Amino acid sequence: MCEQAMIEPCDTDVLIVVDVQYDFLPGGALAVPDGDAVIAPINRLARAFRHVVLTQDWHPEGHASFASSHPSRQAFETADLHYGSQVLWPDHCVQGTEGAEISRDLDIPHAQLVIRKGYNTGIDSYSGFKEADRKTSTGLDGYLKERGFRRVFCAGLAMDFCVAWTALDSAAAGFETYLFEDASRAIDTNGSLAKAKKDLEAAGVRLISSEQIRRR
Ligand code: VGL
Ligand code: ZN
Repeated sequence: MCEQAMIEPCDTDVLIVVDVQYDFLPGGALAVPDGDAVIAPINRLARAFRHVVLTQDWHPEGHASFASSHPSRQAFETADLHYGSQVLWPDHCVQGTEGAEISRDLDIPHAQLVIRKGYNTGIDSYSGFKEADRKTSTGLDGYLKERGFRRVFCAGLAMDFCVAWTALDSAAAGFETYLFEDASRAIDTNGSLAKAKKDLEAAGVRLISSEQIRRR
């Protein structure tokens, strides 16, 4: 087998750690299968990156993405919201709750920004960049550009929703974008993982392994 090319993180690289929160971890309200497997590789990666940004799913009670807000619907079904089709989820990552906390097992004291998303009651936001209406910005694009970052590396939960959408928006914003597959885990509902991989490939996002990062 060929050895994969090694990547040496530099000062214009940023690692975005997506939604490693208790509700997405085992025992959480929207637990991602094997979700806690991302923590060790993310902690190793974070040591190699000078610049790290975290995202935090952060919904008000009664959020439009919650199945409980749509009396006739079940979780993992879809609903047509004003901006299009929305997958409905169990209540999760409610602002101020334990489930919304970022895992204390992440060892990234040097993380520079926590970007919260999904705080508008009527709009979901899988992406750390842009809400699901595809118009409302979180401000992350401007932040990263103002700081001069050129390459964005993504990892976390869930690979087929928030990690993929963050990586897709990163590529659309002009960043050279990478996704650590071994440091991400998927929900995989109704073919979502296969679709995410197809979209990522089409957008030129590079799927890589955390083993390709040179340790500092
Ligand atoms: C996520 C579903 C709903 C995620 C967030 O972090 O991937 N998925 N909210
Ligand atoms: Zn959410």
